[in-house]
Parts: sequence; C-alpha cells; structure tokens
Amino acid sequence: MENARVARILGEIADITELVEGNPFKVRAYRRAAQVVDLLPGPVRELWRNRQLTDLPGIGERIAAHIGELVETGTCEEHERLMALVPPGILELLRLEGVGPKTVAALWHTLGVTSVEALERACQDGTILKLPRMGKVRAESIRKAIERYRARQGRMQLHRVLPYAESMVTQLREVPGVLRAEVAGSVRRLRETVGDVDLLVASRDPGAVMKAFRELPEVTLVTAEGPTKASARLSIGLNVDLRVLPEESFGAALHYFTGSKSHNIAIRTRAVRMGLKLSEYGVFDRKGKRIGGRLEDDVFRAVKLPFIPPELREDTGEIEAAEEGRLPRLVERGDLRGDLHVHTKASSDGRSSLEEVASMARSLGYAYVAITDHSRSRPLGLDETALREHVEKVRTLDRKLRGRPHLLTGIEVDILADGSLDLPLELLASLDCVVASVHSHFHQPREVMTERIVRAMSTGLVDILGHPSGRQIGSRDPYDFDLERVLRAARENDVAMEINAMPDRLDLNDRACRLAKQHGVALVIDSDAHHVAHMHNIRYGVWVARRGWIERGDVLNALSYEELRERLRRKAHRRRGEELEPASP
Ligand code: DGT
Ligand code: CA
Ligand code: CA
Ligand code: ZN
Repeated sequence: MENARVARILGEIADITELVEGNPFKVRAYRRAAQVVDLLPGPVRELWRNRQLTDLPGIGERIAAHIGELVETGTCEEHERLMALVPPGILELLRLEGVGPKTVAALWHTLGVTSVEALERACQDGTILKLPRMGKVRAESIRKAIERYRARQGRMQLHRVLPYAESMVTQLREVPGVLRAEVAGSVRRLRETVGDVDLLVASRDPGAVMKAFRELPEVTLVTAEGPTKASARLSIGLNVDLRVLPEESFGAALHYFTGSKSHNIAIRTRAVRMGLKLSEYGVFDRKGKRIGGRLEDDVFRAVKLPFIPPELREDTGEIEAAEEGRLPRLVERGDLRGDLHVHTKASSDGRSSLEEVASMARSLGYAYVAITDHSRSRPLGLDETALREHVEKVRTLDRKLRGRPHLLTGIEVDILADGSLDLPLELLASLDCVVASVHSHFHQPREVMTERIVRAMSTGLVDILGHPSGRQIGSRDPYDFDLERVLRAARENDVAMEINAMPDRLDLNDRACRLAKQHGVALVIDSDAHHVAHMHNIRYGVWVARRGWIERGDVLNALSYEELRERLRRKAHRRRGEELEPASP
C-alpha cells in the first residue's frame, strides 16, 4: 500500500546524504533499498510485520528499522533530521538529468539557487554562468533538462498508483447505496504512466459517496466538490477525479471516462454517422430517446462493434480491426507457462536459491523456469568454471523435481561493447536458454549500438534479447539504436524479444511490442526476478503485451514445455548446420 512512499523517503535519505554528508556507501545503500522497496509486488508492511525485510537484497538491520518506523508511525527520525539540513525544493533539482549533487551543492552555496524555478531564472538571466566550470553549452543542456522534467512531471508509474486506485474502489464499494464502482481512465487502459486517477461510482445516494470519498485515508485534500463530482489530491502526490452516476448511465460513463480521448472521439463520430448521440449519460437515438447506457457493451452494440478491450482504446487501429472482426485475442497471465529470465544467488545480485525459485515457479503454476544468472563481465557474474558448476546444480535439481517444474539451464550473457558475447560460444551452445543483454557502454552512436546488437544475435546462439532498449523509467533513457533493423535480424536469427516485466523497465514497451509482432518476431514475457518476490511482477509485462496487441501465439513462454523444448532444439540444429556450412555473404 505504502511502498511508493517508503521508497521515496529512502531515496530522499540517499539524496540529502549525498548533498550534505557525502558518505558514498550510505548513499548507495539507501538508493538501492529504495529501488528494492519500489519494485516489491506486495506491501512492504507485511514483510516488516513478518520480520522478512532483511531477506530482501540490499536491506540490512538498519534500513529495515527505518522502514519499520515509517510503516508504524508514518515518519522516520533519520529522514527528518536530514530534511532539516537542506532548504525545501532542493531535492527536486536532483531529478534533472545531468544535474548531480556537486552541481546542486554549488548552485545552493554560490548562487543561493534551491529550486527548479530559481534555476530556470538563473538560466534565463545568465547568472548560472557565474558558477565555476559552467559554460553556455552546459547551461543550455540544463535548460533542456528542465523542459524535459516539466514534460514528464505529474505522471506517475502505473505500479505505484494501482494499489491506491484499487484500495479506493474497494472502500467505495462498501458505502451504503453503492451499486458499482470502477477505476476508469489511463489506469484502466493500463498505460505505463498515469496523469490522474479517475473513479466512477453508481449509487442511489451520491451524498454518502461524497462523504466517504472525503474520508478515504488515501485522500489528503479535496480540491473541488459538487453534488456528484469531486477532485482531490492523493497522499502519493497525484490527483483523483470522482464521478457519481445513476446506474442507468454507468456503462456509458465507464466507456467515456476510460478513454482514451481520441478513441472516444472516433467512436462518437461513428455514432453520429449512424444517427445516434453518445455521451457519458447514455446512448440516444435521433429523437433523443435513451436506447442504452447501463452497460459498457451498450455503447459498442449501438455502434455495431464487438467489445474492445480497454488496453487497445488508443485510436491506433482498434476500431477498424473491430469492424473487420480482426481484434486480437489478447494474451492473459494464465497463458504463461513459465519464466525464462530469473536470477539466483549464484551471481552477484540475485537473492533467492534455486530451490526457492523452483518452488515459486510451481506456486505460480509454471511448467518451467530458466535459470539465467549474469555472465563474468558483471561484478561477481559467472565465469566459465562457475557457470559449468552452476549448470550441474541446475541439472541435478531438475532431475529431482521431475518436471514440477522443469528447470532450464541458461545465462543472461552480456553483449560486450563490440557485440561479442561474454562467454565462449561452445559453452553457450550447451545451455537450454541464452538471454543476451546490453549492460554497458550505453552511449555508443546509433549505428555502433545497432550493429553491436545485430552482431550478438547473428552468433545464432541467442534465444532472447533481454530488455532490448535498456531504458529504466524515470532514470535512464533507452539507448539510441535502430529497432527495426534489430527486429529484422531477430527474425532472421529466430531471436525472441523480451518484455522485461520489472516495473521500472517494461522493456520493450507497448508500441515496440506491436512493431515486433508486425516483423514476425516472437515475444517473451519475463520477470528478470532478482528475488522470488519479483516473479509476481510478471503481470506488468502481460499488460504491456496486451497494450501491444500481443496474442498467446506470439509469446514464447506461452508454449508448453514440450513445444518450447522442440523449438529450442530446432534452433540448436540449425545452429550446427550453419557451422558446417557457413552461410554465403
Ligand atoms: P491521464 O490521466 O493523463 O493518464 O489520461 P486519461 O486518459 O486518464 O485522461 P483524463 O484523466 O484526462 O480523462 C479521463 C478520460 O475522460 C479520458 O481518457 C477520456 C475522457 N475525456 C476527458 N476529456 C475528454 C474530452 O475532451 N473529450 C472526450 N471525448 N473525452 C474526454
Ligand atoms: Ca486520468
Ligand atoms: Ca481525470
Ligand atoms: Zn539485465
């Protein structure tokens, strides 16, 4: 419930420490802990109450105690102590790309600049040039960073918002007189970021709903209120809009407020062409007589279309597809038969044992899971010898498990700067599943990065390209590469593109997934779990796939174990064939 808040406060402890005390170990520890908490699929409160916090990677006794304090009291002494040391607003400066703690400290002490607004002014009137080592080029890049910051401001990642939205809906459903309550807007469409939360309620007693809304623990400040509408600020710093309607309008309103706006406009235009009027209150005929609106499907039926899943409602071809009966049957969480990218304790940053991974896979209903730890170039990654030993362990446990679930041997092998793979090819060829990923030299020029990835795939040894764009939402932009060129090479070499389900990656994103499908490239929805708890995050990847029009048949890990084996085996055969008979240039 409050993971996002706990993560934010741990992150602020890191930021202020970096600014005023500068102990780099402490900074790194808190930053890492913030990320771990942020990516947890369940409430951090439960882990604290069950004394399981210190099982998590990067959470020691000290940080666990802070989290406990936060969970129990809402504040934490260390955070308050540090906050008192810096002017309010200064931490926001650290959110600007290319502005680090050294610059922020200089801005503060030399120019008295302690907020984004003040920095913007300093850029405009040139006072920023008084800072040591600050030239026109650097000043301009700071100005651009402020622009980008403003553009992304106010949107929040879906996984941080969803628990709040769900909790509010659950509480509103309990209010006397309430018949239905749903989340609409971008949250229902499962967009990766959310501008505000839209809630809809059908009730016989709007007054009771408004009162209950004001009293929701998630709501901190009601900013506008009428008899059937309200807007408020949430504790996580986002707005929420509430609409209360009579039951007969609920379906029409659900369609309208689910959006997107451009989808609505297209549907409404279609309705007008058919001589109908469509609004959030219902569907009406030429004479103004209500012909539907109680159910969302009334809207689609009135305009003679099948139901379009909310994830597709972006006016990017879904209406035409619906008309022609070619709407995709979107992949579902239940279609997935396994996870092909999971880390264990064997390499640096994994925290769960093989046995724990196997047992989590079993409890998720998987038939198989691939063990893909890091290769030698990453700190404490596996070298040849370590990988051979690890593979033996995986095979031994696999025999013991007798298919509950099947374990696949594998690796997440680094694609080195020149496109070569980080381990000997014969060794990679002996594994069941090879994920290859870029983890370094992110700033290569476009052509170099593209060729690097293509070269790695043309070894014929790569089954999956891991987190293909390298982005980390809110902290690292995707690297510059030619996605279409990579997709063509993926198709030629039978490489699946990963949809990495880590909520701060979601990589590929929805649009790129759709492009991959159009290129005839398979997708694979992976957790990239570094702790078994992360394996639950797979749902975020499923949502990206759904927004990318992906069906079960496009997804590698929707194959049964036998089908998957057959496919990996075919690929291995082809590989050997090619070695005997090198392809002509
Ligand atoms: P967000 O909040 O930026 O993540 O995105 P949405 O889609 O949730 O947008 P929001 O909250 O502004 O509005 C919710 C829905 O209400 C939107 O998806 C479609 C509908 N809507 C809002 N404004 C208009 C409008 O001017 N025309 C039409 N046709 N629909 C609108
Ligand atoms: Ca919204
Ligand atoms: Ca809204
Ligand atoms: Zn990786």
